Amino acid sequence: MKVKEIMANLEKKYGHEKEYLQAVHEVLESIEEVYNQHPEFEKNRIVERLVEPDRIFTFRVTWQDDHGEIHVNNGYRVQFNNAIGPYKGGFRFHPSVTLSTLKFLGFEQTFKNALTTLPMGGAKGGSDFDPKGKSNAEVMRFCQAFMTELWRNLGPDTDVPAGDIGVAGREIGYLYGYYKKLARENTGVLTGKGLNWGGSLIRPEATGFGGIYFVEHMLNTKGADLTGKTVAVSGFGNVAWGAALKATELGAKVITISGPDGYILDEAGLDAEKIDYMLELRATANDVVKPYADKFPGSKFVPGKRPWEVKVDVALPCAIQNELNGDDAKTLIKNGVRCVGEISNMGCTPEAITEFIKNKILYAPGKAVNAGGVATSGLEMTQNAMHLNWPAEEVDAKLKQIMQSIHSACVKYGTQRDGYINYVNGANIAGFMKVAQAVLDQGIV
Ligand code: 2IT
Repeated sequence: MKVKEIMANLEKKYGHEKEYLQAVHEVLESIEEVYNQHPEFEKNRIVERLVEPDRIFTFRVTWQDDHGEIHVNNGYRVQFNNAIGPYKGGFRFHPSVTLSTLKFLGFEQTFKNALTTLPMGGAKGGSDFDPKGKSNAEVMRFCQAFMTELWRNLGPDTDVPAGDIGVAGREIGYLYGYYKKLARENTGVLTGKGLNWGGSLIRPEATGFGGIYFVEHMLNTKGADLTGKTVAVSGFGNVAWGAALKATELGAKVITISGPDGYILDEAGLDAEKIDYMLELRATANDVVKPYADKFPGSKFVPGKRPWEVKVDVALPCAIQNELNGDDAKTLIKNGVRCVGEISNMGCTPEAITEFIKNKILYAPGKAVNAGGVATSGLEMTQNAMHLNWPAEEVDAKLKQIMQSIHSACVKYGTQRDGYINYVNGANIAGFMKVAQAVLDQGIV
């Protein structure tokens, strides 16, 4: 396999799909050497088969707002690969969503899910629908129209969606209610469900919790931990919330959160009350963090900027892809950052990753650090299949064990001769090898 040739071919076909090409390039660069030690992979065109999704559904979603106006959005489901289990991955509702976004996310999800140790394939879906400023009734009508198109392609052993940006408990409720009505079954076909109708304890906070467990393992490799560390978190949604909660619980001081409008600097650090307020802010659907500074004197709102200019020990991108660029990385390094855990999917640009690795900073990519979310979705699927609920302690213990095993896989496959742990290579090689072997074992399909 020659990365250049494969990329040139993909660029010819999908030149405008920048995020997809970025995600593929990162993985291929990591695996090239190991892959080429396996002639059976090359002979069976494994990489050519793994970079193309199994299939893509695209559809029109028509819905009516509260004033009777009719709106049209695009809906998608990218079923990327089911070599190791049913398709699994979230829906993203955000105006920036394109097919490129969902192909990149589905590709990443395939290897992330392989890393979790659970039997789940990779998928992603969503829409360019913007939930910002919409009423509950509007969101419900949109979700129902979306599910009307997609439900036949889903199923508990076929494809199990969940949340992502813009999709959380409320949306999963509307989507699940309509799936059930159309399919006439109650088989837990989405994850992230409400706790009294099939959801798993710990799922809402699992992405953030898992991310912090992973970051603790990273720091432990240097004989350090989170106690007393200052932390910059970006975003203020599903992921940032769990990360802030767990980091604070473990003795770190989280001093930033951010939104599309700018970031909050709170030198005193977040506490339980402030984290609860962050959730309230989220629920207003205005997508702004500024009101936090009005509510908590001593904190400051910095408009139009991202939190990476603040001096911290640990940086945690928790918002969206490419939210931390090469210049941000340089600033963080200059300010003495020790550890960067990407909890968003592909949160760092390739230039930022190069900076971190060149400077031997502890840096790990989203497909390892944020895998606790989908792993807990996998645990929700198991509980649904067994028709029972596990207590929070049991789910949390399993989540911890999974994050430890992902960290060990990264160390095993990513440790360089000089002792530096290249988590990008580690995660990509460990995830890719598992899926590649599964594809090989199952013949030409
Ligand atoms: O990016 C992700 O892993 C998620 N949004 C969670 C997917 C899931 O199926 O729980």
